[in-house]
Amino acid sequence: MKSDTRTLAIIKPDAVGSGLAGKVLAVLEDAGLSLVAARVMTMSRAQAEAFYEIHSERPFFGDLVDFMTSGPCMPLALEGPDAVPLLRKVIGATDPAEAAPGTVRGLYAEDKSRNAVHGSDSNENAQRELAFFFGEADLLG
Ligand code: IDP
Ligand code: MG
Repeated sequence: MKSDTRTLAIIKPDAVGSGLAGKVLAVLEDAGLSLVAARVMTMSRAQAEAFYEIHSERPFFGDLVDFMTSGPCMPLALEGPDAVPLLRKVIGATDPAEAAPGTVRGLYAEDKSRNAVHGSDSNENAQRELAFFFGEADLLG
């Protein structure tokens, strides 16, 4: 039996700015992921640089930080059966041209950069990323 685990999603500034936050959340919930905690915030450059530190040598890093700090985003702590791979499946491929139909990115992403949503890619990163946005008291539920 699959056990409930937790992961971190971010509804990115393109989706929040286009009024699509509720629609993105509905796709995540319909896939079997439940809300544990949520925030609405605009990331500082220091926060975005730290969050995406793993990509700091990539050519798109500056554009990624510009984008992620361009407006409000919504970090979400989500829970469900095998939450990390489940979230990755429902958000779809990084490039919406390759994202499966019905995935968040297939439905709502503009391009490979402005792609509507983030999802942790391993249990280890999920723990790090949950702790990046939420304190222990937020995650008691
Ligand atoms: P992921 O979000 O599907 O895990 P990553 O390869 O980890 O994809 O990249 C992190 C984020 O960086 C992407 O979601 C996207 O916003 C941005 N990104 C990735 N590749 C490119 C690119 O080639 N050009 C511009 N932005 C990119
Ligand atoms: Mg990634």
